[in-house]
Amino acid sequence: MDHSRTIVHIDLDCFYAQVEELKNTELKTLPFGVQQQNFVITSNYIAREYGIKKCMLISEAKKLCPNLILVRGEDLHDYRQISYKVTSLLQKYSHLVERLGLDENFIDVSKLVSERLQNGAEISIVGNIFGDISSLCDCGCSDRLKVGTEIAQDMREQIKNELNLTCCAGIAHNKLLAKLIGSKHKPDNQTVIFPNSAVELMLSLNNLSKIPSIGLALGKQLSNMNIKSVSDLQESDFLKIKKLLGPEKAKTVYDLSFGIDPSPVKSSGKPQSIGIEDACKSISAEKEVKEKLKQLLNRLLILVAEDGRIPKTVKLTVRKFDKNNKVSTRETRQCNINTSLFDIKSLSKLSESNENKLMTTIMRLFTKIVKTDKPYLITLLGLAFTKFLEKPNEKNSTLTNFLIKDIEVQSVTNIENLTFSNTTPDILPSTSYVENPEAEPEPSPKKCKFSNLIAKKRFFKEQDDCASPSKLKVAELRLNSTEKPTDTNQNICCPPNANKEVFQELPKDIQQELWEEYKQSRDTDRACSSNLKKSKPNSILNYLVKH
Ligand code: DCP
Ligand code: MG
Repeated sequence: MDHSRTIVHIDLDCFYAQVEELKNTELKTLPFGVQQQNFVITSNYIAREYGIKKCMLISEAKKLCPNLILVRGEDLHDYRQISYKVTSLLQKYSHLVERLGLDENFIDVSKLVSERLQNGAEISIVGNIFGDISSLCDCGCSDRLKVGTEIAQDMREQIKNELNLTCCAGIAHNKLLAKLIGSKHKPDNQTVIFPNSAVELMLSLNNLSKIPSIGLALGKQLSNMNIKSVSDLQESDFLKIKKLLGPEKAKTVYDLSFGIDPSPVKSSGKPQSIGIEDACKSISAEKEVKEKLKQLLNRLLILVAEDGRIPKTVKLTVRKFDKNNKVSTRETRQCNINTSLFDIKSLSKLSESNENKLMTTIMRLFTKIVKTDKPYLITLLGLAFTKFLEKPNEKNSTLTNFLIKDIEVQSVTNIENLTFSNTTPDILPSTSYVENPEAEPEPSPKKCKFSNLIAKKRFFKEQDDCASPSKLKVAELRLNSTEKPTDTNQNICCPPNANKEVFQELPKDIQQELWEEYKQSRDTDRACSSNLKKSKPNSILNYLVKH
C-alpha cells in the first residue's frame, strides 16, 4: 500500500458566520445564523449549542433559539474574497492546493514534509490522534504524518494570525481520510490518522453518503442493492457492483470503503467559469428580461474585475416554468464574445456602446432559448463567463512580457514586430498586470534576468551612439572610462571605454558576457572595437539596441 503522501485538509469553521463576524465583531458573542431564503445555511458555534443545524428552516431555528440573530448571506462576494485569501496563504506551503467549495482546501505537503525530515528536526505530534498508535506502519509514513501535524498547526496559526479565522485540519496519507478525520474534533482543532486506523475510521461512518465521493444518487443505487453501510460495501460482491457501476467506478467505490484513495491533489487554478444567477418572480416580458440581465451583467463584471481575466465566452441560463405541465426546466446557451469589448484597465465597467453590444449578444442567446412570440414564464436568469484570456503577469511572465513592460517605460511605439504567443493584439497590456489584485506579486527570477538584459542594452547603447539617450537613461551608464582592460583583483575585466563603476554593479554573469562580447568583437574587428552589436547578429540584445 502506498503511504508516501502527506495530505492536509483544511475546513474553515462556520465559514460564512466567521466572515460576518469579521464585518461585525459584536456578533461574536451572540447566537446568529446566516440566512439564504428561508434557511439558516450556517450559524456560529454559539447558535449551534441551541441545536441549530445547517440548512435548517428559519422557523425551526427560531423555535430552538428565539434570540437568534439572522444575517443575510445571499451575496457571496465577501465569502469568496476571504476564501481566496485562505487559499493564497496555503499556497505558500505547497503548489498543490486544491480548493473544494469556498471553505475547504486540500494541500499535498509531501515535499515540505520530506524537506523538514531531511533537516533532521525533532518530530512531535500536534493535536488529536485517531485510533490506536501502538503498532504503526514502518514504511516511514508515521514520521511523515507527524511532521504533517506540525505543518497543519503552522497553517492554522497563520490563518488565525493573518486572517483572524479559525479552522479545522485533518492530516492523513490520502484525501479521503484527511477530509473525514478533520471533522472529528471541531471547531478550531486538528486530528491525524495513521494508515493502520483507516478501516476503523471508515467503519465509524454511520452512512455510506458520508463518504465524500458517494453522493446521494450513487448511495441510492447501492442501497437498492442492499448495500447501505460501509461494512455492507466492504463485504459486498464486487462483481455485482462492477455490473452496476462499471469496472473503474466499482473499484473506486470499493476501495473508498477501506479508506483507499489514490486521487491526487489537483492544483486549483482560477475558476473555470464566473457566474451569477437570480431566481425571479416569473418574468414574462422581454423588457423585464433585458433589465434583469443588465443588472446581472453589471454584478458579474465586478466579479470579473476581481478575477482579472478577460472573458471570451458568455453563457446564459434560463429557467422556464411550463404552466401546463407544471414543471420548470433550465436551459443554457453560450457563445464567444469579442475580447476587445473589455477595457483591461477597468474590467468592471463597459463603455455604453460595448455594453449594448454585449447585451445584444445575450438577448440573442435568450431568443434561442425562449420563443418570444409565444407566452413564457421565466423564473430564473443566470449569466456566466466561461472562458477567459489570461493576461501576462508577474507570475507567468515571459521575456516578451518584460519587453512589453520595458518598451512601455521607454515609450517606444514600434512594437508591431513582436509576436505575442499568449495573447492577441486586442489585449496588449497597457499596464503591468497582476493576476490576483489581493495577492502579493512574487519576486520573479526572470525579472532579474531581464533587468540584466536592460543593463546590457544600456551598456552597449552608448557605444552605438544612441539617438535618444533620455529613453535609456544612459546618463547613469556612460561608457567613458579609460580603465585598463585587465583587473588585478581577479575581477572580470571591464571592457575599455566602459564606466567601471557601472560595470561593477552588474551581475557577474553579465559582466562576463560583456567582456566576452567585447573580446570577440575586438578580435573580429580590432579597428572597430566598439561595434559590439555585430558579435551577436540575432540576439535579443540586437533587437533592444535597435529600438
Ligand atoms: N453552505 C451553503 N449551503 C449549505 C451548506 C453550507 O451555502 N448547504 C455554506 C455556508 C458555510 C459554507 O458553505 O459557511 C461552508 O460549509 P461547511 O459545511 O463547511 O459549513 P461551515 O463552515 O459553516 O461549518 P463547519 O464549522 O461545520 O465547517
Ligand atoms: Mg466549514
